Amino acid sequence: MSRNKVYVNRLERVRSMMKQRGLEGFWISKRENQGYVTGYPSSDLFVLLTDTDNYLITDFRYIEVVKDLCEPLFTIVMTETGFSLWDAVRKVAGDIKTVGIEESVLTVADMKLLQKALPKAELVDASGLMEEIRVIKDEGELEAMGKAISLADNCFSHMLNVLHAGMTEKEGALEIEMFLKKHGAERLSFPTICVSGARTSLPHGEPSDKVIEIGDFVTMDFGCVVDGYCSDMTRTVGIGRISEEQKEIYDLVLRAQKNCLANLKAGVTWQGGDRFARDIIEEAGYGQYFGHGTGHGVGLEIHEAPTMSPRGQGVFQENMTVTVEPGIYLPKKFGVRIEDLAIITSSGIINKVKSNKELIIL
Ligand SMILES: [Mn+2]
Repeated sequence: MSRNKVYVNRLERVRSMMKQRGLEGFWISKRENQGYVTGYPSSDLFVLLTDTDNYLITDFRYIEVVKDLCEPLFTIVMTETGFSLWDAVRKVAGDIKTVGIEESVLTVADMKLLQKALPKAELVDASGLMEEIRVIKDEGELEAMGKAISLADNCFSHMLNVLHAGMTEKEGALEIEMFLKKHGAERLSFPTICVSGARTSLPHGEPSDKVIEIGDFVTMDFGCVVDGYCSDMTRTVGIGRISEEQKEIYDLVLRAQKNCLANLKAGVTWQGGDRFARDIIEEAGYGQYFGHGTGHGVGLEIHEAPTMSPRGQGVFQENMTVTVEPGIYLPKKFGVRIEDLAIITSSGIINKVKSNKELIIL
């Protein structure tokens, strides 16, 4: 599909959702949502859709690139000294009646200014409208994610060669980040987690100056962005030797993780997906040590729908993405998490993470 066709289709879908909700206009302020329709996410870009037009408002710094990328699909409006963003909004849509906004991200200050610029408009919360469309990935999106995931896979192989007792968690995290950026990552999906020993019981622990020692588990949770799309994976490895208890917990988490991957498919509820992993951990008596959801969607954002947890409200459909990342965290002792990233199909899943997940002792 041509680049232009992709964005024409996306805008059509957004407009039909706007119609369903009775919106004459839509002020898109979440950066990922702007990027989804324009192909150019930037913090200084503003998107206003009306019944008939797509407006992209920005300033001198971005004019050249957005003209090349987004014309003629978007009408580009440039703000200048003495002609502010809000002047531009008033000029193109001053009479508009009902405008969707994203309350989850729009600041109160900007909401007041928008209301002033559009005095006749009723501002209606349309948070989640775009996310509902984005939850199903198209071919191009899955391809970009595939690249980000395979880069992370290569990074894990690299880490198996460099990780050793004597280096600090921070040094481990830096190795991960250097590798990802050297080999094509635009940026990291999120701050890298590299924790060791008793600190592996912190599900989102920050890398510290702690030295990695013989007998430690090391948990690495990392991801990168390629072509705008995120990857996310986690592996836990042992250093030198590990105890029977460590091995037992590792095997339990792995069994839960594999059971979830084996049973997920279109038609399963998000809560049901969580159960495939949680039941196994609960039956073994460790339910209280698995205090987070089994997985989440990944795309332009690192955490997006579906929410595969006891709180998730929805049903898996083809071409949704979801991480599968059960964990057990024993306070002051150790923790284990294993995370892959799957694409939902009608008959099962495609696991895009190829790295070995049988227990590795370095
Ligand atoms: Mn994750």
